[in-house]
Amino acid sequence: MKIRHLVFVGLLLVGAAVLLAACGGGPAASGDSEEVLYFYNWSEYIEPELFDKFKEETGISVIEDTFSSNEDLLAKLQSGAEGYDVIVPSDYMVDQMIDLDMLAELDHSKITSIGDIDPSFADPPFDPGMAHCLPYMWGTTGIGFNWNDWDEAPDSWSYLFEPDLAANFAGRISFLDDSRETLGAALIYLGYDPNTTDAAQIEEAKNVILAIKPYIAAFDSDSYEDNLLSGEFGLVHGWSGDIFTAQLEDENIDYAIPREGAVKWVDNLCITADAGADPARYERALKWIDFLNQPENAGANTNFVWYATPNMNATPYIDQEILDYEAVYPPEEVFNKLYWLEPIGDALEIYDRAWTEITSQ
Ligand code: N2P
Repeated sequence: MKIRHLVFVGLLLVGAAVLLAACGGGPAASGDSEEVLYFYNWSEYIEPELFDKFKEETGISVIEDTFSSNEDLLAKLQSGAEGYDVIVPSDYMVDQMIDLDMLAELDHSKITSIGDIDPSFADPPFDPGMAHCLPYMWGTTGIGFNWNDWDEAPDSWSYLFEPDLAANFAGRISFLDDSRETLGAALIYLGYDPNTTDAAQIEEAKNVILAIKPYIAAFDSDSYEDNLLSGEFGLVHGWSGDIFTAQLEDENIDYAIPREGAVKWVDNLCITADAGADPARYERALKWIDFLNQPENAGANTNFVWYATPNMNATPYIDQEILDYEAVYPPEEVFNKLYWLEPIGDALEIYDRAWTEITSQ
């Protein structure tokens, strides 16, 4: 390439970087011409060494940015943030994003590891035939606690939602900063479906949360496990793996799935429509997804985050301790009491209003 062309390409890249930075809340541009992929993920949801390994294998640098809930992810993308290549929405949000034309289709011929996905995850109702996304990790949402406070595990939502019981942890309770998850837990406590679209039931769930609001220290999805470890929080509503990783640091920390039922979820690697429209970005995104799903990498990831992988051939790479842990791989009778969150259409507005009231009071 002639020098003049090089300068021109350089200018184009600088221009692209400026555009990306100016587009209101997208990822920060790397500012040079190396190959970069922008990954928008949940916090603490990847073995960090995989970034270096991917760079060594492909020359592509991954820049990670994190979100706290599916609704945050959606709002960020809808506010015009461009530049994210691979995102990690949960089940019901994949469905919603497909309807909104926000996801590219997945070229299965480029995912060499596609056959490693366990058949029970390979045809999800929210994305038949994995047409758009590859399942990444799955887990449950329950209660994190410290055995110093209990003789028996607090395996009921009553400990969080019954005001007399919640008072024992006044100022030390946290809930996920997530409207569907937290209202969903209150709905299950009330004996309702967490996917209800009945305004009266959602109102009741809201009132349950408002009644214990004085005892709530925070709505937090990102650092609650650290606060459970430090003792600042005593009882937390949280995601299984986050609490198991805290348990590695303090064996008194534990996780319970409430007997009334709880939420189960599967998060997915999806390519944004935006990246799908650009052949170079699309190629990089496919490489990243295929890399994360290589059995060895999927296993290393599970060993780090303590969430179960849908990759059936990763088992030889997963620590035996995790494979034997029933809370990571719940037995069938527990699994059957768990709910998937589903898209709820316009009823989301009712949840949003209730959530705004809960978090703003
Ligand atoms: C990990 C977050 C788990 C994602 N910190 C729950 N969908």
